[in-house]
Amino acid sequence: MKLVLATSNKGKVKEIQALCGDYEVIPYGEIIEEFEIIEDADTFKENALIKARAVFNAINDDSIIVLADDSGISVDILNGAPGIFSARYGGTNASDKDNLTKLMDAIKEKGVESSPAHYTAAIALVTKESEFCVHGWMYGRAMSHASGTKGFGYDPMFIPLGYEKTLGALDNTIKRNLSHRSKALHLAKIILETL
Ligand code: ITT
Repeated sequence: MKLVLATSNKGKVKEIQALCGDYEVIPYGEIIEEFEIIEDADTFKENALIKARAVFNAINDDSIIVLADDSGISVDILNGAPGIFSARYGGTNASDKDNLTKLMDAIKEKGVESSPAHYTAAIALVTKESEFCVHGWMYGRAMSHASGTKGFGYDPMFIPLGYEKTLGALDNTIKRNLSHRSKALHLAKIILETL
């Protein structure tokens, strides 16, 4: 089954391909030129559906299934920020490093070294006949300092529950087994089997 990924985030592509070995997973940028998708909803779910629908309509092939991932990190001491604004936390064209630095600084400014936090992933599936959206979460702590280079985004500052190192420092297989994305994809695969 051909699954088109509605993302231009290479970290997500790598993780989704590793978790969906049974499918031919193709980033949409390999089919059409990537374009800007305005994610202006106020939930992960609606933003994931916006991305999946935009790519489905742009490719204009009724036989494909499009999968989109909208995700982010929510930090308790920051009242859940950056949440759905995770990609733009450090500014409109912020890099992963800008976002990471800004979030660590925000935690430091609260006078703590870490805070309970969680990642959320909403995975949307869009086909000619149907639309679905499922979620997954990963709980742990957001740190005021970074360590390690594995993963992407905020991984160097996130320690999953039950571990002592950040996702940046832990083996990739650990994230693959417990991440928000892997939990949501587990549910998405159940839906895919019914299509
Ligand atoms: P697409 O919209 O093209 O998929 P994006 O990076 O803009 O790419 P989002 O709008 O979903 O994706 O923003 C997600 C933000 O949360 C982004 O800054 C990521 O780096 C971060 N993020 C999401 N999942 C993550 C993970 O597993 N590890 C680290 N950071 C993550």
